[in-house]
Amino acid sequence: MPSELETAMESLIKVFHRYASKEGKTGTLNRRELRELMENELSNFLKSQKDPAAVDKIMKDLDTNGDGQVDFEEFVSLVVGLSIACEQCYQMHMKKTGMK
Ligand SMILES: [Ca+2]
Repeated sequence: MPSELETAMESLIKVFHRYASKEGKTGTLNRRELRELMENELSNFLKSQKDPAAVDKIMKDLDTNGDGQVDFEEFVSLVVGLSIACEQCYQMHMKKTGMK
């Protein structure tokens, strides 16, 4: 049976491909697929990113090879960035609750 971390990695891959395969090139996310993924799968972490300009900005930041598509490697950098931000919140939260 896969471990907790292995399951998390598998989920990352599955979610990416579920949205990437919706239209156009099946192995990458276009702008619309990225927006859908962010709206459905990152709605709690990206509450402030509802406006289309934010999606454009994120897309531009992620698309490091500039082909107008977000591949898995580029997508993972979004997840890593968000995870680092979340981990910092988690640490702050732990400190706060620890002090009580
Ligand atoms: Ca790209």
